[in-house]
Amino acid sequence: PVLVDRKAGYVVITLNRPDKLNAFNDDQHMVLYEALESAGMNPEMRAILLTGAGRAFCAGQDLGDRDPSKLAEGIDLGETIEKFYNPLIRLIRSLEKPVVCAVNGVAAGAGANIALACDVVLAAKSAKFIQAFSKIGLLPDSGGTWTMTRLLGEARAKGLMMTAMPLPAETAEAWGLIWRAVDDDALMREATQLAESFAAGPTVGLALTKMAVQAASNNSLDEQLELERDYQRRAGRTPDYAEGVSAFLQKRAPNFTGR
Ligand code: LHQ
Repeated sequence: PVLVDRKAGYVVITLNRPDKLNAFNDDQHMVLYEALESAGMNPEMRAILLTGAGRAFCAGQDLGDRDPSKLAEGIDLGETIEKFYNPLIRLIRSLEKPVVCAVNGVAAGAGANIALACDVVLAAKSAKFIQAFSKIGLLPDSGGTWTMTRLLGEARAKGLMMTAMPLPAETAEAWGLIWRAVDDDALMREATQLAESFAAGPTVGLALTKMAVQAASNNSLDEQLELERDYQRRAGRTPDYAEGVSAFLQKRAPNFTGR
């Protein structure tokens, strides 16, 4: 259900149940989590690129994976979330390397919010983000109520969530929900270039950047200034900082090693 393609310095992880629009069953959850975790632990993998096979990025939970006769008597969705979706979102946010998401087509339900949990999100112009949950009587999960509210504000977050209106990639970019919407045929080229440049980047500095930005919304300015001081102290002790400064002074391209 997931393809893992190790390149030089980064790994491409592709959701691969295209006939189900890459909707999540338990198997896809387990394999994706393992692929991300192992990329996270492998120091040679300095970036991760997540995308989907076929015409969709991901349609969220596989709604055909449940026994319909049991729905009314109450399946515990909280259990599914605790077991699969919450750990996945926490993992993406805690990986100490950039996670690029190439949204190749529709991203619906949890599929949208998994994409939005990634660090740099590119989307094909034909792709749409759909907070589909309200159509089936649920609320957005996978961090969506947190992420969307922070990125968009309550007005747009509630509007998108309560109407389930599909948001085209270009509007998502204009609203600040994603990094960039790009022409369909340029998506994988641009996403690959980004992953390659992160893979050749100062990995510790990039990881500290990610963690600092994520901490910002829960910190006061004073707390964040202290965090920046502490993280900068760590960044300043890395070989990549020494290399970056040397390269600048010698007017050459840096050769970062990720340490
Ligand atoms: C699917 C799905 C799908 C199965 C398309 N499942 N087959 C967390 C905790 C626990 C439980 C509940 O959920 C969650 C989080 C969630 O993610 S809830 C939200 C779940 N997702 C949705 O509600 C989205 C459902 N899908 C759609 O609204 C549409 O399929 C979209 C807008 C994604 C795409 O529309 P179209 O381009 O028109 O494609 P389609 O609807 O014709 O779908 C193509 C096939 O994929 C079709 O199968 P078929 O056998 O008829 O070709 C769909 O049944 C199947 N599919 N999404 N989530």
